[in-house]
Formats: sequence, structure tokens, C-alpha cells
Amino acid sequence: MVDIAAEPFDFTAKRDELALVVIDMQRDFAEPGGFGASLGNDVSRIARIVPDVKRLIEGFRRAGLPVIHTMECHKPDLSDLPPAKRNRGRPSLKIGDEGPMGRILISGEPGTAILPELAPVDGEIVIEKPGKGAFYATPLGGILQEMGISQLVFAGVTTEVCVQTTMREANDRGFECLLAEEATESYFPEFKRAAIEMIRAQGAIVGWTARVDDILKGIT
Ligand code: TIU
Repeated sequence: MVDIAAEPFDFTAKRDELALVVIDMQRDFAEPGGFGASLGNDVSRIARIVPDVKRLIEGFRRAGLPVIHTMECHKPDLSDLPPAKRNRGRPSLKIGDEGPMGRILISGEPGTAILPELAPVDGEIVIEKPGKGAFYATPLGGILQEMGISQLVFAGVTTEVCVQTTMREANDRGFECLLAEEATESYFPEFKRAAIEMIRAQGAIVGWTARVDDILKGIT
């Protein structure tokens, strides 16, 4: 066990039970013409965290620890897309519509892919998820249980939507959760700040947060 400097207090990492979960680092959230941009967001904020996410992923790979990737996406026939989600937000392009990078947030389309710099390597688990949380309607819970994982480090986007939702789902399922501060981003800087504070408030009510360097120090 090793203590990682974190907020609101040190995170005691159990190396054999630790995995990294990279949430939704997809072209659809980070590039012009994708889902994030269709909602009216400045997607350049997301592209800027790629180097920090990359060094976190590479650190886990070097340490021989599991890296799990998630992708928010839907089946081509939209059978896993509730109308309440498709119609939300008055976007210029709705989920399933044809955009400049293919159909928005549809499994297998070019825009739905993980950014090439952060692409999964052979053997890494990729979870396609129809919700904001990565546990809802996916095999993630069972996979983690089979792997003997009890602690999750989180990176990805967006902090207050898919990352925070997944951390809350994980926390309720008994996982200890640690968010990598510079390896997550929101379209709204004030929401990122608030989400980080919410997660670690009340004695780590949802989990811990830590700097990428401190996490890397703890796993090497
Ligand atoms: N819109 C927004 O902030 N996020 C999402 O729709 N999905 C994720 O956070 N991945």
C-alpha cells in the first residue's frame, strides 16, 4: 500500500486492486463538428488536457496496471437512446444525425472514436455506454469484480457530467475513487472547480482528487 498525496486527505492505494478509467475522450467531445460542439460548447478546452491524460495512461501501462476506456455512444438503430436524451438541449445536430464526422455519438462512426493520441492498445477494455454513467446498462461492474478491482482512478470528460456521474455510481458500488485533477475537463471551468470540490467535500463523500504527478509517483 502507498499513500498518494490527495484531497481532502491522502489516498491509500492498493496496487493490486487499482485501475484507471478514462471517460469518453472521444472526437465527438473534443473536435469541431462533434456532439460537444453541436451543443454550443467551446471544445478546445477538452483538447488541451490530452497530454495530461496521455501521461497518466502511459504511467498505468508502464506500471502494468489496467487501463479501461469508456465511450458514450448508441446503437445505429437508436434502440438504446431514449427520446428524452435525443431531444435534450436543442442541439444543431442530434444524436444519430449525420454530421461532418459521421453519425453523432453512434457506435463505429469516426466521430465516436477515442482521440488517436489516447487510443486503447491491445488488451485494454473499452466500454460503450449509452448513459452518462459507465455502470448503467454496461458490463463494467461485473468486469471490475472479476478483475478484483476495488479502487478506481478517473480521468476524462466532462468533469461534472460523465466523470462525476460514473464516480458516484462507483462510490455507491463500494469502489474508492480518485479523480486526476489536470486529466479531466469541462466546457465550463466553474463547473470543473465545483465538481472537484463536491467530490472531495464532507471527508471525500464521493472520492478523492489528486495531481497527475502525485498519482504517477504513487504507482511507480
Ligand atoms: N455535455 C457534456 O458536458 N457531457 C456529455 O454529454 N457527455 C460526457 O460528459 N461524456
